[in-house]
Amino acid sequence: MAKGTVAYKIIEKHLVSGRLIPGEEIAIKIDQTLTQDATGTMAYLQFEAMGVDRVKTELSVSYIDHNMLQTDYKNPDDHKYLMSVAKRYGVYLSKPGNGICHQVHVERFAKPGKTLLGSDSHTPTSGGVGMLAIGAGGLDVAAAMAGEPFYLKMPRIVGVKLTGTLPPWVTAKDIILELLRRLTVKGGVGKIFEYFGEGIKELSVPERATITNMGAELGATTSIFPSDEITRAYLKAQGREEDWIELLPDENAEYDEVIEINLSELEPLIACPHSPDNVVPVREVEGVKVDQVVIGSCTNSSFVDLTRAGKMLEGRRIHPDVIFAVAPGSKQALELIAQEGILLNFLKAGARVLESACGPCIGMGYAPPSGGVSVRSFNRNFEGRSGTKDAKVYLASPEVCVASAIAGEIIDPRRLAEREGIKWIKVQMPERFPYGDEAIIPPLPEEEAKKVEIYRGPNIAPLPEFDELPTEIQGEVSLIVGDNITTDHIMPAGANILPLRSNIYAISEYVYHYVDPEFVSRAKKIRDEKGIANIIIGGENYGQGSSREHAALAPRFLGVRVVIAKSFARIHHANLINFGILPLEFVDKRDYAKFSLGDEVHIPELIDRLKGGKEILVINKTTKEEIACKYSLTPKQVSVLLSGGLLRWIKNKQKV
Ligand code: MIC
Ligand code: SF4
Repeated sequence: MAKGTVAYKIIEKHLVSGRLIPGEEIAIKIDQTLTQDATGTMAYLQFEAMGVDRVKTELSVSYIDHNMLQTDYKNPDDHKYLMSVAKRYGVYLSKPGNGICHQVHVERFAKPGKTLLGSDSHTPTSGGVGMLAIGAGGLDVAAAMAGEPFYLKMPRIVGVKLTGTLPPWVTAKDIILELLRRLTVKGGVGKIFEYFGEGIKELSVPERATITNMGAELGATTSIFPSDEITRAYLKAQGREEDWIELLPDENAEYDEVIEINLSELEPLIACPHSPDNVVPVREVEGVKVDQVVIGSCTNSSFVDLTRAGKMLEGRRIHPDVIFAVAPGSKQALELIAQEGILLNFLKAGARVLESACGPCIGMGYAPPSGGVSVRSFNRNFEGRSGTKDAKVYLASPEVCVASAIAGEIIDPRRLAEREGIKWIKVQMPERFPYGDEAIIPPLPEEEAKKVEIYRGPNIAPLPEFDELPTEIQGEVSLIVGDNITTDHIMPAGANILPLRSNIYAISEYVYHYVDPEFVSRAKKIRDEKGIANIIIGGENYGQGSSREHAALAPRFLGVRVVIAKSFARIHHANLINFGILPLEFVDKRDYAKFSLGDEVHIPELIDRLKGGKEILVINKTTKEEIACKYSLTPKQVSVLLSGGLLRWIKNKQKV
């Protein structure tokens, strides 16, 4: 039952309903929320539709860090909308350039023992200070801002016991890559990873945050470290010692499962294209020629990462064939490396310095050349995500990145260090960070806030209205996809598409754009000419990756009412339900093969069966076969689906 673990204690304290038994539905109170611009515009449009006067959380922050290109009015319109909404509703606003949401949140807002719900899948980064931080769709976050609890299935709490000590040149990134190697991108579904053991005593807060950040790639609900003296020293250096509480697991805490990693046995690792779990020791891919190297993202761009990377570059040059960039995770981290003279090392080495934002991670402004190799300190390397479809992206620690940038090819940093006489350093935490809050705008007092007018430029489109779930569904199979489909496949990012996040009519034109460019016209035909539902057939782990609800909202807009898959990723599963799309699973996974594109489908007695908790029969009218499907829906999710989505569900509730 995992009593006495850190995660259990926080959940118990925030429990609104349900029993703490793995798999059962629970609801927890949310203390803080976080949004970023790419998901935030939609989240706030939905929040506005809920008709609440001011956010009801202890603290909510709106970050602008994703869509930073300002080549026309679209992103600036979004930014201005977000700034006015923050003012109107009592939300902190972190301006563009202030840093990546997760990095800044750890530095300035995250609190041990509290809960955080963020409209971004890497929200668990704040678990590095002992906070229960969960990623969700924007609509769930909007609901939390309106005072609703967050519903989830009680996860299993897995203890990750770290023993031994990290050898030189082996880092926090290698710990999480090792877990990904062992457990794969779906190994964490329905689980919380809680780190404990002697090994954690060596890890600073930013290093812990690297690990909890990339727990998202395991598909985990969240990851968490205890809050100990290391956390206290960090918060003190951030001028926030009063936010600290001690939060340790009890002596006799029992995890649902324990995984052990002996740090002394680890070596530098690297995730090869095109999945974060495609992990091998760096020495196995040594010699691969490199075109581009980037240090940054919410995973590895803290002061600690930048300092180590910068020290390695001292007195050295980037290889002539390599373009190297660094994107500090926050203005604070940038200020600090400027203060300490480390920034100069990057400049003297011939680096390109990018602004503190997501940038290259989602193909915004720094893509690899055609067929190129890019080595990055990031967390995701899905095909095409970098902006270049045939690029090969490798993920590793900043140390591996810098070593490869110097050598011009992938190289184990230990080998380069030996060759070039580079020393491994332990980074000292500063006693006081430059807080760097100049670009954070605190909320206005309530009376003043009420007078604020919300700015809506032409890029802000109104929300579409969706209807209730019909009693039965007539439909057509309009797409069949394989295993591990990511939200990047469903709703791609990139410089042309991201600016459309606040305009569902425009962005819907890009659904499954790179997988099947015909999908959108086919779906519209089924929706408009035939007047029936679109049905998608998927494989295992459907919808892994980001929290972007546009991957559910846009398909819903195109008329998708049902996705039948072998299994689903957690956040996407919840997003489908939030927008009234029914996620069904095959009882017998082999039935996946019983569908072809264009098959006509009938799902009778839908509502009765959902209400009665009975299996759902999907009739393939073309082949005349009946396929049994199950679903994993909590009572609340059934009721949300019946209402046609969460927004209608909340509005119905408000009417009562
Ligand atoms: C990502 O890393 O894919 C993103 C962009 O941060 C997303 C959110 C989004 O799609 O806007 C995430 O991981 O949730
Ligand atoms: Fe930004 Fe990339 Fe982190 Fe997503 S994973 S929040 S895009 S840096």
